[in-house]
Amino acid sequence: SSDHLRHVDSMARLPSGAGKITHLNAVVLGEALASEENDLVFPSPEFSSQALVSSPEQYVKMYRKSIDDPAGFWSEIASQFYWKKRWDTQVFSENLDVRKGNVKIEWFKGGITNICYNTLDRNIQAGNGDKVAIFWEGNEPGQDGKLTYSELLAKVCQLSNYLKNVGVRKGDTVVIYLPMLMELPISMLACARIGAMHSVVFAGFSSDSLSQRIMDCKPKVVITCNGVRRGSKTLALKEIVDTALLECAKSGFSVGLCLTYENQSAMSREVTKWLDGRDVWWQDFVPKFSSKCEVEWVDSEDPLFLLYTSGSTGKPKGVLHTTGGYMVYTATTFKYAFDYKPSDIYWCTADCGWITGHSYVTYGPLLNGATAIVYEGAPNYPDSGRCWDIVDKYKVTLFYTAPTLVRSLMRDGDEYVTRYSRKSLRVLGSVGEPINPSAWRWYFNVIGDARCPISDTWWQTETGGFMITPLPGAWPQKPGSATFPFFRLQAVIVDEKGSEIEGECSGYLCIKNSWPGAFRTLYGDHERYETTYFKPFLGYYFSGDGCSRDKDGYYWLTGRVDDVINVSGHRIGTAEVESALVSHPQCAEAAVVGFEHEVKGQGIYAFVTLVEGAPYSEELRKSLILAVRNQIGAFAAPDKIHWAPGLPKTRSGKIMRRILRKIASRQLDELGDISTLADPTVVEQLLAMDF
Ligand code: 6R9
Repeated sequence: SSDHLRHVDSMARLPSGAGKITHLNAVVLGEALASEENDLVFPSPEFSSQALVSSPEQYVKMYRKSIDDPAGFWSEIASQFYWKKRWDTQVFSENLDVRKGNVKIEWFKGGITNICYNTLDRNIQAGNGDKVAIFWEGNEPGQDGKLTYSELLAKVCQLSNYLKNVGVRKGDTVVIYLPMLMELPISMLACARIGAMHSVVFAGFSSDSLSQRIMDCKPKVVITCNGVRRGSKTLALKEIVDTALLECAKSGFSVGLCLTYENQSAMSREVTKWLDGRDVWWQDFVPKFSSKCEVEWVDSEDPLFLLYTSGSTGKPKGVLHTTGGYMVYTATTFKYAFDYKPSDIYWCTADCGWITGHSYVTYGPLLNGATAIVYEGAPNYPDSGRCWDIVDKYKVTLFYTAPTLVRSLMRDGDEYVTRYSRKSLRVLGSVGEPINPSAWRWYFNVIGDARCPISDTWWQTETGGFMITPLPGAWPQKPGSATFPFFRLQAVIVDEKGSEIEGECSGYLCIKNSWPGAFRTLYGDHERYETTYFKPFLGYYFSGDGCSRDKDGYYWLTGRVDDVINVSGHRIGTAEVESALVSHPQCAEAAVVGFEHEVKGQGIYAFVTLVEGAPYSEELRKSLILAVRNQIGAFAAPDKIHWAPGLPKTRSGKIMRRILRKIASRQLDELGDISTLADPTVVEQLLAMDF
């Protein structure tokens, strides 16, 4: 299978092994270097020598084994977990080729296990009962808490018992709409313990988005809290849930129980709106239940959770992950990409409402018995130094965040960083979007004092865990490249026709085989699963991302190639924003594209045509933006509204987004051929508008 090992061969051409690696200092890393591609940043010999994978050669050996004998490679790793019953003889089975029948992926099928048991009970039995599992840091400095593994288990069990008591059974769904309180991971783990499927909805989503998700997955219970403080604002979270539940009831689906945590530091119960019979205070009932709860043993392929993500149509996709493979994959990727040591203190700034918070706040770290930080607040509150204040307070060694935060802190100036020590930091991580080389360098030089390797992890809600990622001690990094594929993955680049391209090239990023953490379906819509991911390039999983590979075999992700925009690391479908805009009574038509944004990576640029006679006014602009905030959430609010008397369309009526993208990015002399437009004067009219 020599083609599988193509990129491994290029590893052999890397300049040196760990033993010989020299550490380039910050001066060498300056902007002066002409080509990003040739700009290698080496891990220090001290770092490499203690790393789990300490040289390209060691990676190549492990990678080779994972390709030649994937079943052996992964079953050896999976054996370190607790299985009530081991999986059937076949470690995995897969069909990624729609021409051969339905797409199907199974790992460790027949194995009986429980991910909550492996996260908590197993680590406690291994002697980690008194180790801190979660440090919680509140929005206000000085407000904090912590739970050891034993304490966390007790809390999880009480909630599991409560949920069982109110009738939640294996296979039922629970929707969780909570901010970053410890109760969020507790709720996820409690569901997992009793075999219920959790569906966490990011607490920044609006009531419309929440009700849409509730209608799709029909939960028995919704878990929320009354209010939350974020920065200097207080949000009445439960009122959003109330509106959503009312909306659902109108459409014929009633949720019988809304378990509400009283978040006293934000809001008291006296001022919380309440519906007797449906609403229950967490604190009044959950603590009364036993802190011991038998595990519900499940099959490796039983569902663990649903997480909705944006696609290129208006309807969000319910990405479904199952138990065994996800467990093994998140734990293993966490361990290697962060070079995890039991003494590490780990902080991932992501919210559990996104996949990063599922795999790398909750499951990955806790499966490894790690100590993780859960931070409630905003990263720049009360000022831009808060992250480093937290890093020093807890002696954080592994810090994982998104490029958008790096860029915004970079803009605020180095003083906020250098006033803190940060000397505990060992590895930095990046996720959510490509990290531009200048942000990479600032992260490396200023935050990490040119000492900490950066793990730029490329992956997706669908992939469950890291796919292309540095192993920080193993090989030199290139600022802006996610480097090489993780074990077992055959990451290939294909052309328009779906043929694999070799060597130095660019094209569409696909994966050739299944991996344990892969999603198994889109909830209730296997056909859409196949159409979106497996039909564009037959025989492959299509990521939706563009990618190039350089002469040394390094992978460079170049962003989405579909109608999805990546705003501050959040995936937003252009169709979702368009549908929110056209729901406004005075909007006739809307077309949304992304444009380069200094801090957010991409911003949202909306071209809007109004109904006949409506005034193009500032007031209307505001109310259009409000429509999007209300229907999706504040994070999806358009940055720009460009009034469009008409939209550029082909004769068959298709909007030519290519032209709109050029206008949005002010590349006005690159509009290209507009003669195929049904009405070429539309472009002139657009440019004549005040924008
Ligand atoms: C984990 C997560 C997935 C999309 C993905 C890609 C972009 C994520 C990246 C990255 C370049 C990285 N993306 N990490 N692009 N380098 N390190 O973000 O999941 O919300 O599903 O988004 O994000 O475009 O396709 P998700």
